[in-house]
This record gives sequence, C-alpha cells and structure tokens, in this order.
Amino acid sequence: MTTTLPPRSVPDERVYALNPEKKVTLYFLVTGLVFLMVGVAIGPLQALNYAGIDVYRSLPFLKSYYQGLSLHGVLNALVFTTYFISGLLLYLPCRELGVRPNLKMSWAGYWIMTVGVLMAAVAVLGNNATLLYTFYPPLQGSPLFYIGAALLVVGSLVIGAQVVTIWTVWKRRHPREVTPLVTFMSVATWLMWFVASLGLVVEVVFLLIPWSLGLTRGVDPLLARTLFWYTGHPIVYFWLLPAYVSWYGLLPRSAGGVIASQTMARLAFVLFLLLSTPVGLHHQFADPGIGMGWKVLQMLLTFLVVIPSLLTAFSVGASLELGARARGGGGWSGWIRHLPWRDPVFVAQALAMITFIPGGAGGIVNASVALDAAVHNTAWIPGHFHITVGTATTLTFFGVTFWLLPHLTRKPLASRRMALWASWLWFWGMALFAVGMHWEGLIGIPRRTYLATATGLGDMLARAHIPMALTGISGLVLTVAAVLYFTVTFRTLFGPRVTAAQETPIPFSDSLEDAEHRALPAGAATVSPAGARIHGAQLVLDRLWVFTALALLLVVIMYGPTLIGMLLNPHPVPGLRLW
Ligand code: HEM
Ligand SMILES: [Cu+2]
Repeated sequence: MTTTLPPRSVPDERVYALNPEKKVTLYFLVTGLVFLMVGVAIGPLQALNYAGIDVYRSLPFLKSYYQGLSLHGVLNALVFTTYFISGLLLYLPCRELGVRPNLKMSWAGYWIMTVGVLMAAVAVLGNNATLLYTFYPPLQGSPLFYIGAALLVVGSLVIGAQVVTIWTVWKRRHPREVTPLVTFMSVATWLMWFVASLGLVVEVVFLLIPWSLGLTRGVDPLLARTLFWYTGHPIVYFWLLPAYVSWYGLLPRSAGGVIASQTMARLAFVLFLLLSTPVGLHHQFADPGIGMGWKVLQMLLTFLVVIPSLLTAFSVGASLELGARARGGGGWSGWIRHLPWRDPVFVAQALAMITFIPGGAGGIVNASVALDAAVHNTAWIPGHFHITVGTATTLTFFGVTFWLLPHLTRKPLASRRMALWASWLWFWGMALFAVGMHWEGLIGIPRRTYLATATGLGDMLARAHIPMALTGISGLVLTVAAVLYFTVTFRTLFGPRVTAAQETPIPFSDSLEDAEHRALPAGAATVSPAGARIHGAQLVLDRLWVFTALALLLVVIMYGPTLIGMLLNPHPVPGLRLW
C-alpha cells in the first residue's frame, strides 16, 4: 500500500518565482551572516587577551593579534552591517510599495560588494593589510584592501540609488500622498548614507589607492583621518537607523501594538539626516591641526542628536506599552510582563533596545571634549561600541532574521528556544563585556593592545583584575550565544521547507494615525482637522531631497574651513609597514 506524504520540500523556483527579489535579499543576508560568523569567532580570543590570557601563540592561521583584530573589526563592523542593511533596506521598501526592484542592478550591487570583500580578504588573510578597520595612514597595506573597501561602499550605493529611484518614481505618481513609513525611513537612511560616504570615497579613491599603488609618494595622515571620520561618525547611524526602521515600523506589530506616532518617527529620521554628518570632528579631539572652535561647535551639534534619540526611545516605548496593554497588561510597569517574552523576534530586539540606553549615555561622554580625554583610546571605547553596533544593531538584526529567514525561504525557524537562549546570552554576555571594558578604560588600560604580553603598564593591570576577569568570562558567554545563534540560523536555512502554503508575514505595523483615519465613516469626504494637520506635516517631512541639500550645506559650513586649511598646508608622509 502506498500513501502520499505531503511534500517535504518545495523546489526553490516556486518560492522565488513570485518574488525574485527574495532571492537577492537572502543572498545579502546570508553572505553578511557568514562574514559575521568569521569575524565573531575572533572576538572571544580578544576578550581572553583582555583577561591576560594569550591564545595567539597556538594559532597557526593568525600571524599576529593585530591581524586578527583587523579581520574582526572589518568583517563585523564594515562588511556584515553593509550586507545586512543593503538586503533589508532594499527588500522592505519594495514590498511596502509593492514594486519589484531592478533585479540586474540588485545583483550587480551584490557582486560588486562581494568581489570587493574577497579582494580585501585576500589582503588581510595574507597579512598584507593589518591596518585595523580604521586603516589610518601612514600604515600602508596592499592596494587590494583599499580597492576592495571602495567596492564594498560602491555596492551599497548601487542598492541605495535603486531604492531612492524607486521612491522618486512612486512619489511622482502619488504627489499628494505621504510616503509609507518604512519606505520613508529607508530612503532617509540611504540619502544620509550618500552624504556620509563621500568622505570615505574621496579618502580611498584619491588618497589611499594611488598611494598604495606607488603613484604618489605620500599621504597627509591628518587629512586622511579627517575624511575617514567624516564618514566614520555617520556610519554609526547607517548601522543604527536600519535597527530603528525595525523598532519603529515592525516591532510594534510583533508586540501586538501599533506605532504611537508616525509623525515622530519621520521627524526623528529627518533630524538624523541633518545631524549625522556635520559632527565627525568629535573623533579627533586629540588630533592637532584642527581648531578648538570647530571641535567645540561639532561637539555641541553632536549633543543635538539626543533629541531624535529620545524621540525614538519614548515613541517606541509607547508603541510597546500600547501593545502590552492591548494584551491585558496594566499598572505603571505591570504591562511589561505582558509583552511577548516567548517570541524571539521581540525578545532579541527588546534586549537590543535596553542595551542601547547605556550605549547612548556613554556616547555623550565620548562626544564631550573634556570627558573624552579620560577615555580616549582606552578599553572604554570598544566597551561602548559593543553595546551600540555590537548589540543594539547586531542583536536587532538577529531578531529580524528570526522572522525574515522564514519569510524569505518559507522554512520555519528551526528552534524558538535556541533563538531565545541566543538572544538572552548575547545580551548578558555583552552586558558583562561592557562593564569589564568600560571599567578597564577608566583605570587607563589602552585599547588595541596585545595586553597578554604588554609591558610598561605600571600597576594598571594589578588594579584591573576584576574587570579583566569580567571581560574574559563575557567572551565565553558570547561564544555560546554565537554558536546558538548561528546553529538556529543555519538549521533554518538548510532545514526542510514544510510550510509551503503559509508565508510568514512582514510585520508592517499600523499606527494610531492609521486607526484614526479608519475610524472616519466610510466614504466621508473630509478628514478631521487634526488628521489634515498631520497629513500636512507628513507631506512637509516627505521633502527628503530638501533635507538632503540642507545636510550638504551643513557639511560645507562645518568642514569647509578645516578641510581648506589642510589642503593648503599638506604634510604628506610615506607609508609604513609595522607588522
Ligand atoms: C563574540 C562577540 C564579540 C567579542 C567577544 C568581541 C570582543 C572584542 C574585543 C575584546 C575587542 C577589543 C580589542 C582591542 O581593542 O584590542 C573588540 C574590538 C572590536 N569589535 Fe568586537 N567582539 C565581539 C563582537 C563584535 C561585533 C558583533 C561587532 C560589530 C558588529 C564588533 C566590532 C568590533 C570592532 C569594530 C572592534 C574594534 C577593532 C579595532 O580597534 O580596530 N565586535 N571586540
Ligand atoms: Cu561619533
């Protein structure tokens, strides 16, 4: 006797035939995650180094601590983020607007990026670009590294240009309509990235590539650093805003709530577009050759970023509270228990948001001319950015993969429990890590140091036993978290496709404003006066090109004089290879 079993697996073509953009998105995500896996694997070795334990001597594949650190920084902070963001911020706006991206362009972006990363990888793995992820001259690496880095950025710009084009066409066809929220936030992020990436592109294309090819004899380190940090500060918003897209636009739905205020979300993104770029000098407080006045001015502008950050904290918090109260939660804090704490999509992102609170607070310390002097180039700094990009962004992206991978592949998440454990362990691991590293920094322990073998630190190490132990333990906790996360991800990807009929929905969330609109009687010709005002305000915020032009103007004002001074008084130096 024969029985017909339900098909255990549906051929790829059927899943991707309807939405071919799913495939390119999946490639972006998975390639990014593979690079993250390699980058993260080195992290615990560094954490052990910060506990005074040297494991590098017994590693045949790393020539030095600094080669490992270069791989870690480049793969995690630059490569993983760029892939993941390109995939996510291409896919979401296309699905929200219901249009298909130009697939040739999307794949071109993917391949440009991938060729670039492979070139850079050849250089770093061959120990020919042990430059750390900031690649400051006069350290000089193989041209392959710089060309690869440029291609990574170009690939992302190809994707960004596509999203902006799609939006422009949509806007032309719907001039009186407000851009849907997730698309609005994605376009604002890409426009910010266009303005922000200029510094890096100019630095790499005009200074570093010709210099590494031997076409020019020297590069001015100060000019290069200034161009680098012109991009290096706003790049943190390129990492963070996609997480905000998810917190504002998708998480409320995952929590059973609605967006508390779309208008606030839009305003926050416009402020980020304006304020992200003209403030990079706060990374150069210790550099000579830049006027103190400009440093202080950019410090003050940096502080303004508190406004959209608090807007985000309060409005996302309100959205979650609405969700929890709708699920029966009450009291002034009792509602928190009614959030979906068994859903890894929610838990990973909620923990990421909680982690961002001390991350943002520490950022204010770093941005202050006076306080920064105490923490500059100490272990405090990696302590800071592991709870911002390393958790607020990364753990949010973990949460996103928990719905997005099933959505793209039609394969169910391999294990909810494992996903929950991975999220909680990443959260606690990074909490320990941050306490340890910030504390070491306050004692004066430097960052970027092969500490396990370092001499000349006086009695600092003796005073740092407790935080160093915390860092070491955090490395072990994070290893377990990472193993669980990648296990659940790859088991999902390679698992059977059993739910052919059901597509995991994209959690595009409703907002209070939408609900108000729907409450109007059907066919009502007029909108309430409040509704009309909101619509008007949102249409003003929709003029993203105007805000981009303003952002560029701010850049010219804030950087023009400093850059002209540097160009008129260059100090080129030849390259060095210290490894
Ligand atoms: C298992 C998880 C991780 C551990 C244990 C870890 C550990 C560390 C440690 C100890 C350092 C300081 C090294 C030094 O200054 O000498 C470091 C640096 C760094 N980490 Fe991580 N990390 C992890 C994950 C991540 C993630 C997810 C990101 C970003 C998405 C990231 C980005 C960076 C960057 C950019 C640096 C600076 C590299 C440099 O100074 O050139 N890390 N990491
Ligand atoms: Cu900054």
